[in-house]
Amino acid sequence: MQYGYFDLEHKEYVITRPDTPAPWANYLGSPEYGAIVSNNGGGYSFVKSGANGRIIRYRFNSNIGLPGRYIYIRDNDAKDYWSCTWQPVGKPLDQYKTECHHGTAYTTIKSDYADIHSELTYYVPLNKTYEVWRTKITNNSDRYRNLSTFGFVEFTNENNYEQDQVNLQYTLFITRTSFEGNKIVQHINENSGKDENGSNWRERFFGVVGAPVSAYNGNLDSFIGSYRTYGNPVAVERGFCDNKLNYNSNACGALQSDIILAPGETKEIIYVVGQKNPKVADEILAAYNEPGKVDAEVKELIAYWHGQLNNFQIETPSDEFNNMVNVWNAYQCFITFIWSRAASFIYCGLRNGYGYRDTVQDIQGIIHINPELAAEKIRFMISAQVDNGGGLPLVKFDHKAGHETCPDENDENSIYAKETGHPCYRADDALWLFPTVNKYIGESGNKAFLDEVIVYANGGEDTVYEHLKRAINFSMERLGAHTMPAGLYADWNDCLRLGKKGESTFVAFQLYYAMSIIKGYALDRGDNEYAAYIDKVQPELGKSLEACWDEDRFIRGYRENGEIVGAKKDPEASMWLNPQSWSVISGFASDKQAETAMEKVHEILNTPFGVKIMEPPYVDHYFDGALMHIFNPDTKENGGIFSQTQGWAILAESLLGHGDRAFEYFLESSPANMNDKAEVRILEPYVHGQFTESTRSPYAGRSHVHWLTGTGSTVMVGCVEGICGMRPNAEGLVISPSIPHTWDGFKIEKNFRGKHLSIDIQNPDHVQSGVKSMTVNGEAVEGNFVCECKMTEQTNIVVVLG
Ligand code: IFM
Repeated sequence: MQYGYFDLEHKEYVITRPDTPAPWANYLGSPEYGAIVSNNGGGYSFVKSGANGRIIRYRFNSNIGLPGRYIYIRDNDAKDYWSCTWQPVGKPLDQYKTECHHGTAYTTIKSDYADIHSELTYYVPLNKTYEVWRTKITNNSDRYRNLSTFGFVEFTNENNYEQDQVNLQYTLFITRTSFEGNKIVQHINENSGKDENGSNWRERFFGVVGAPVSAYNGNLDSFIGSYRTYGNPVAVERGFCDNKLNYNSNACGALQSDIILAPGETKEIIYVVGQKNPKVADEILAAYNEPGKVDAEVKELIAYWHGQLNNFQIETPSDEFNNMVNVWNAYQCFITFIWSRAASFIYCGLRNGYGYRDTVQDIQGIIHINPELAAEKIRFMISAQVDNGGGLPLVKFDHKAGHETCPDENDENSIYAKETGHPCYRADDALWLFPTVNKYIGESGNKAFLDEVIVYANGGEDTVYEHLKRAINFSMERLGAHTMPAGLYADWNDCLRLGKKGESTFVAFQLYYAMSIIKGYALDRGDNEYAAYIDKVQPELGKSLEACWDEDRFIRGYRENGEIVGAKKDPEASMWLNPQSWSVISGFASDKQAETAMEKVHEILNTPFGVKIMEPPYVDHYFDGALMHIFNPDTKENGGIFSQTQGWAILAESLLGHGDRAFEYFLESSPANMNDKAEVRILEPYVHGQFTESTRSPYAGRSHVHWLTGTGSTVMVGCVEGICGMRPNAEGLVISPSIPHTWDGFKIEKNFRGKHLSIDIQNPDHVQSGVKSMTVNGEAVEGNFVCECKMTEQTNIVVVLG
């Protein structure tokens, strides 16, 4: 079933049926003022922290997406009412017509009922810390209409989300609302002292511009009424708010405006929500009296976001590929880059920091679009590397570089563990810096980045180059009996705890890859001593990895007792995806191993919805460190189709030149490809989730944990670097596409180091990969490398595959 379509021109996903299988969300604003909105207006907002700055209430773990930012309309003659979003009133869909346009940082919902058209746009103005809901209401009938509008928001009683939800004997008694002219003001903890910096005193507001306030409510129960819900608030049903405010009860903001609309007349009403004192709120509201302000702000948002996305655009024969690479996968990468795992309809906001590996991986998803924005975050993440070379498992949002506590390897109850809930180092964290830094240097050409001096999390400082060396040391100082890196508390897989003595093949491949990258840097800088060190240790590591080859696959690692994890003969978990894809990505696997291992992946792990993380799942033969056995078989890390790993499968197949297979993996796991199977996938068809249930599940194909997932970046890299073949290095751009043989070719428009590249890739022989010839601005060039020195302001590149 299909509920909407991609509008590539406007970079929107348009939802044409509001009864989507789940609330389908969009992100507005930034973590400074964050807002999540569903296609039916459901969602919540927060200031700085989803956990500690929650200002709009939301009920998690329900598939109806309540409450939200609602505007009710009442026809006072007909005594009928509805909402500008289909929910919460939920009028019959044969009478209520609606379309939701989720765009880049704004959402517009257009609805028609009883000859009244409404167009509601939600957004957070660029660099501002409040939100705007603008509705334009048009009378499409031929008679005057006597209407009332009711803007409604349910405030939390406490900024701390958990306190608001569970500590009711306290939070109900610290809040009150007042009505001040055109706004409801909510006061929280004002008795704790009216010192904006030193107390818990907070003020929020909900104001309206464009229509006079006829009546109001600041008391939730007075607006909704007893034994009622958001779908039939008593105030709306009877036609008036009773001006009651809350005191020792739940707060809300509800503003009623009575309006008469002539036939054909449109009225614009603007609601604004924020956490500001009344004086600032008045200034903000007053600014919206200026005609055209909302349109100008939305235009500015669109210009900003489209400007970002337009740095890399493709035109291929596949709409699914174009929609994802040009708009939605790219936008999702920005959202994960900005928001990490902070807040969604699944993440309640309690994770108050950046996961080291997650964020360093997320950065990769935007490097091809905005390398300098990426560099800022790389610097930040390097400042969260401990001087022993490891990464802090969780980097607090208020990270104090140089002054942080760290995990204590001999004490799982260290101060850091108590502060963050993360007792130990993970094996992979700092190793993600290598591909990320390398991609940044490739995209920007900024080799001097390696000389920048950055502090360690716990004090001291070094150049980026030295930081990277310490990351290598961290692994080298923690080798196990098979001279492979210890798996520690987790490697990339949070459910695989191999411990201090167990060893991880995945991390060994990462380390092998890291060694190749740093050796390149060492040679370039004339650090021959370090290059010689790598020349010694990398082949040794290679030997250990060679011993991990088990006939037609690489094993997953060793347990602390020396037993193999992922041996071919094992009754469960005998085949794992990541060691196979990473054997290729790392450059370690021989041609034969690479071909064999990836073929086995296809044979054993592939499903119609993507490639499983491993097979068979753990049920009866798990060991203590195989934490995933607690999940149902074919779910999450226990044999589910873990979305993040699809990107590595796409990349590995592309590196092997297998364009058909790479694209097959792209399509199987692509949200866009499930657009007409929304009832199976459930999740938004425009964003990746964390995982998809695999074939043993009665709900095979259903995806979970929307938006905030490392999948954004790995799939983006798989598509851009892999399928599109954009592989920049410090000197220029290697072009090496791996595409379906059926494609006649495709085009890329790419901004690169201040120049614009128009790349026309032609495939007359219908091959999957291999560059036969290339011209740069009409001049024939050997091979498939375009030196930066050949690039002009507008560079036209023609690549012929064959
Ligand atoms: O790699 C992890 C990630 O850090 C959090 N989500 C699950 C992934 C796989 O375990």
